[in-house]
Amino acid sequence: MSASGQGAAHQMSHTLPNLPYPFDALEPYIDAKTMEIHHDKHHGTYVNNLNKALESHPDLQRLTVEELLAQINKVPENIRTAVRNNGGGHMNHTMFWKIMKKGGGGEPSGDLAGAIKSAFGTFADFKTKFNQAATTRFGSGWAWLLFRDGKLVIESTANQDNPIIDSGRAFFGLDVWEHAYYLKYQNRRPEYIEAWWNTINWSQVADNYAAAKR
Ligand code: MN3
Repeated sequence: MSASGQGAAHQMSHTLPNLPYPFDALEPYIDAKTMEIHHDKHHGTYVNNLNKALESHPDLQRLTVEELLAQINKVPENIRTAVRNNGGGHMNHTMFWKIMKKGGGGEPSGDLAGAIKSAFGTFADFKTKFNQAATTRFGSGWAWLLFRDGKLVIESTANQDNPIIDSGRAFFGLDVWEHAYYLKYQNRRPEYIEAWWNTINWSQVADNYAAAKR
């Protein structure tokens, strides 16, 4: 695939974004040690492995991770799986850190609240349905709130797949890999999911929603 004419910024390598708050900011819901390992090691490794995969393909280095994943089937076969897994890991976590904050939680307001209401009923109904997607995702993966064909839907994906791979536009997501919760919650994924809602940065999610809707 050619990078020419796509308007992508010149980019030699992908970089690990800083966590927008200290490791302990999400305590007691998500512990500091988990945040440190999750951000520095897990996300860091996705970024490094993505860059490694692209080393031999300079033309692809100019593309954003979103552009790479949206056309994953055009990425050369010998690096396709590496780009899918590590590019997905990079994109997913970059969003994940931002939709959480110290003192988060509560409910969305404005346009986003209205859209959730008309798609799912009450906020509680939405939460129940989202939790179900997150709880029942077998093995490692993510639960998402996204636009698909112009409609607001809840989905889950395996591994690090982002819905962008099949034209979904996700703007809110929950990491249910064990590395996201095992130190504090061990096998109790539903407890982690319930606690996670207390970290949500709804104004960031509203911004993501507005951008995804465009
Ligand atoms: Mn993770």
